[in-house]
Amino acid sequence: MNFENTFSYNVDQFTLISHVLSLGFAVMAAGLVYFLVTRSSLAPRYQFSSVLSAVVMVSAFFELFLLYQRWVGAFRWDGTAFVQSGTLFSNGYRYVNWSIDVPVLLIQLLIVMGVTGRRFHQSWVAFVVGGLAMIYTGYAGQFHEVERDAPFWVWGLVSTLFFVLLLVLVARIIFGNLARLPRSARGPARAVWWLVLVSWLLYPGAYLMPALWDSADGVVARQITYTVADITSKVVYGVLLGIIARRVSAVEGYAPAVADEVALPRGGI
Ligand code: RET
Repeated sequence: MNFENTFSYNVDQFTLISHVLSLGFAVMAAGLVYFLVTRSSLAPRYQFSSVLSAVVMVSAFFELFLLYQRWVGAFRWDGTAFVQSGTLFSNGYRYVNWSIDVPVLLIQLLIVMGVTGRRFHQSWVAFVVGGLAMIYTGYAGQFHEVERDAPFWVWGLVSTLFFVLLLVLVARIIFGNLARLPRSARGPARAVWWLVLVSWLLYPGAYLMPALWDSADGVVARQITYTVADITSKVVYGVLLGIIARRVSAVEGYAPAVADEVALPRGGI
């Protein structure tokens, strides 16, 4: 069970969480339109990265929409506070969503950084296996977040080992291929590294929230943390990869068709 189900909430706390969750799925819907519309401004070999961003947007939209509905259904107003209604709220939906999004986000990085052939295949396997291992061990641990007995810490630690492994791989992909990118794309590529580092660290922060701040305000902080992490690690990340791909496309001499020139201002977005 999640610690969200162990508290009652005042109007402000309950409403803030409802709003933050709705911001999450609204941003995913907006991102979906953005990635589909800007897809054709990229050279064909990078367009698949925009399609993958769109896949992430659709899966995150449904997950966050579901989570919002679980939240408003899990509590009822009793005249003084929002108390449990009998259905449980569960962050477990987030973890199963990551099973789709984490591998897809990392494969996008391989495409945009121009990794091909055997290296692509090896990194792809490492990302999928390492990503799923990180997520499912964390998933096992979060069932223990209220008691915070040994499995909460042990699974959390095992998950962290896979997390560190993934970060090392991401750093190698980015910094190992930096010199091959045109100069104009190197800044955004470095920014991707910092974005991944900071935004991904928010997820273990949210995992630890019951231990750090065991109160209704801690629940508010956790849902805000998750939403900031989701918007940055999925949407801002996708936009940044798009900028890199667009700059590489321009250097490779790719010019979008006339119709796209009308849809997109000169110089791209
Ligand atoms: C868990 C369990 C506790 C330890 C660690 C974790 C890491 C989670 C991460 C999730 C990233 C999710 C992303 C989703 C995007 O759609 C599983 C919370 C280290 C890094 C990027």
